[in-house]
Amino acid sequence: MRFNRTHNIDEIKLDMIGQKVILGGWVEDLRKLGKMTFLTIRDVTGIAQVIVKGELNAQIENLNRQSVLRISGTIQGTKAKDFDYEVNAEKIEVLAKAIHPLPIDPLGRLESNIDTRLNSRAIDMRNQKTASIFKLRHHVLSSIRKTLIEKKFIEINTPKIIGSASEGGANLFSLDYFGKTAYLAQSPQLYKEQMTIGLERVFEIASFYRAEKSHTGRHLAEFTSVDIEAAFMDYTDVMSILESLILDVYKFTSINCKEEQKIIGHEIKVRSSPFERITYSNVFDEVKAAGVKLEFGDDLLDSHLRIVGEKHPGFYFITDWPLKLKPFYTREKDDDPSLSRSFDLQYGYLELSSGGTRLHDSEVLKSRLREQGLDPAQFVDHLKAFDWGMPPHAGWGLGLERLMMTLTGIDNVREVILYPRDPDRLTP
Ligand code: AMO
Repeated sequence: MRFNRTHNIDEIKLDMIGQKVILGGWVEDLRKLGKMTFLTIRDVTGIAQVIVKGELNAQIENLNRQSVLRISGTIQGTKAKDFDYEVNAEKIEVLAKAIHPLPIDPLGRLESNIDTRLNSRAIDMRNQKTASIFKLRHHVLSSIRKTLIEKKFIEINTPKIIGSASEGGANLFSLDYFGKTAYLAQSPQLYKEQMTIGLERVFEIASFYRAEKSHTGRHLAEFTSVDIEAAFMDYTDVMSILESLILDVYKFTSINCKEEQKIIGHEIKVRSSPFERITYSNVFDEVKAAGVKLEFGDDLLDSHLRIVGEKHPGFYFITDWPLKLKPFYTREKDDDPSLSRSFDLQYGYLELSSGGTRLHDSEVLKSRLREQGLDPAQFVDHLKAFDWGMPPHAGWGLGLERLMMTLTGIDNVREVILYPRDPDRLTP
């Protein structure tokens, strides 16, 4: 049996009337009218109407929707209002039969809740809205890579099974590694910093793991992080890179993902620059002014960020955070060492990214580890590299799923990752 096709559905044009084609795809609908069946078949590029006549009908007798067919036929004009042409079938091969009923209706006419859809993700992907989210995600990734490569960043892959924590001790998944305890990486932080020695500008796009028991619409136990690290840069430099990356993603997808936006039902609006930059101190004042009890140096909770997000609905940076709120590798400000050269990128209340300038002196780094209650002995391998010519450097990590939430206007992160992992979900 042969499986190949001559055309994708979107390759069929009106000037091909009279031409023979072989299509392959999934039965979306079957309507029998006397001795004729109107069949619609969908592949990843589009949908086509097929006319099945006479004895050929026996081939599709009792066939359920979502079965897989290979159809040979001739392109002809049509009276149907939803199609420009139709295919007059000459041969039909059933390549796979689908059951009835399916666990969910892939056409979305019968709505299913998100848990039922996630439990049947493969068939959920035949829903055009779901498929459009992941086609959009693909374009977002390709835009991100394009921007970073143009800015001379080199793509790397760091280990996900690691021997000690990268972001301090909390929120680590541990596992047995040939009789030793290993951990799943929370971020590529230490490795990406070390790679600035040899490669100067690096980026990674990969899954990372956080053992947080968070039941929110924005936390995952396994999320996708876009990370960069760059030698000879300060936090303001990497903020500019992040800003232009976001602007590029918005521009690229607004132009190249028209169909996806239509199906998702959310228009991607090109953003203007520069993004507003507000200091932690300004944000502190705004939250206090709203009547909230807060001490300078307190972390900003979700409830605080919701207040700030109301005033600043789009993208904005919160800069110069109190040093004690930021990870041990963060560099202090020269004029006020209680503050740090750091930032978060926000979209309203939602944190999309954090980053900063890093310490690059091993002695300072060791004392900072101690100040934060961490043991420098746990970081020997990392600290060694700081004596091998560590350049000043800065970087950030951006949550890809959270960026997808801003692009789709969907407020549940589980919609924008294939098989979400959260405290209640480990399968499928
Ligand atoms: P941070 O821990 O702030 O920083 O993570 C960076 C970004 O990753 C995303 N993110 C998450 N997304 C979904 N679910 C989660 N559980 C989750 N945790 C984080 C967020 C967040 O802003 N090493 C630093 C980055 C750096 O300084 O380079 C880090 O990991 O969008």
